[in-house]
Amino acid sequence: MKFNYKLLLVLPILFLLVGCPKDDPAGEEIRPFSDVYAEDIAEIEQFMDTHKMNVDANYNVTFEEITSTNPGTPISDRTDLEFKIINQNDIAYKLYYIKLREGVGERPTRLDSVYTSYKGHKTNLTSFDSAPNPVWFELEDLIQGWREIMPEFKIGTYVANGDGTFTFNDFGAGVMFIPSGLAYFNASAGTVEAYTPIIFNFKLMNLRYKDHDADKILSKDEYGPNYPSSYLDSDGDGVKDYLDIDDDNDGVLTKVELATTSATLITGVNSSHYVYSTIPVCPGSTNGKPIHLNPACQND
Ligand SMILES: [Ca+2]
Ligand SMILES: [Ca+2]
Ligand SMILES: [Ca+2]
Repeated sequence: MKFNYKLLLVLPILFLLVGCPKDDPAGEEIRPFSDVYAEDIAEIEQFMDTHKMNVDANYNVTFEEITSTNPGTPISDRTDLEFKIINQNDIAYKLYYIKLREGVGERPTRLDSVYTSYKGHKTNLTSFDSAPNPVWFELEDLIQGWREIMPEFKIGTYVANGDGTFTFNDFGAGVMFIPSGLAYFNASAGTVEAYTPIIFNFKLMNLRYKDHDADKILSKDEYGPNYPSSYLDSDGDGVKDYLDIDDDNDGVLTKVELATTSATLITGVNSSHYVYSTIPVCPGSTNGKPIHLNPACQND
C-alpha cells in the first residue's frame, strides 16, 4: 500500500471526528445519558445481529445486511468481537470493537498522535466521514470512543519507496461501534444527528508519542494507567505528572534533574526524551522512586 508523503503535511478538514457534547443547545433540554445509552446499545446490538462484515486483503471493510438471499455470519457471532467497559456519566458504556489485526509495532496512548485512515458509518449504512488515505490526529482532539480504542492497537512498519511515498505493512486494523455518549451525544455533526451511535472501520499506520510538558519524559510514561480516572500526580499539587515540569515539587525542574544522570536520552528530529526504564533512583534512596519523583534528592 503506497501513500504520498505529502499527505503528512495536509491538515485534515475532517472536523467530524472532533466533538464533544454541547452544554446547552438553544432552549433544548439535554436528554439523560442513561436513556440515550439504552437506545444506543440496543441499536448497535441490533445492527450486529442483522449485518455482516466483508474484509478485503488490505483490511478495507464493508457492511451488508443479512437477508435470505444474502446470508452470512452476523457481526455478533464473530469470534473476534470484543468490548471494553467505559465508566462515564454514571454509566458503564459497552464499547464493542473488532481487532482484524492488532499491528506489530508500538501502541499509542490516548494522549498521542495517530496516523490513520478510516471510514465512519451510521447503522443505516450511510457513511458520514472518511479518510481513504491516512491523516494525522491528536487523540486528545477526537471523540472518546477513539481515545479508548486506539490504544488497543499497534502501528505497523513502513518503508520509504524513494519517490516520496511510503509502503505500510502489518498495521493495526479494526472496527469500533460507539454509543453516542462516547461520540457526539447531543451535538449533531455533519449528517450525524444528535444521539446517534456510530461505527468506524480504521487502520492505524503510525504514531507520534508526545511530551506535553517538554520535560523529556514522554507523556505515555507520565499519565498513569487509566487516565483520566487515575492519572498520576506524584507530588499531589493538582498538576498531573504529564503536565508538571517539576514532578516532585522540589524546586528543580524534572529535565534539569535528569540531565546529569545516566538515563538514556534519545534524540529525535522533533523531540528528545529519556528511556523511562533507564532513569536511576536517587543515590542512597531506599524508596525505589526514580530521581525526578524523589523530593529528598534534588539532583541539580
Ligand atoms: Ca513529559
Ligand atoms: Ca504534580
Ligand atoms: Ca523536581
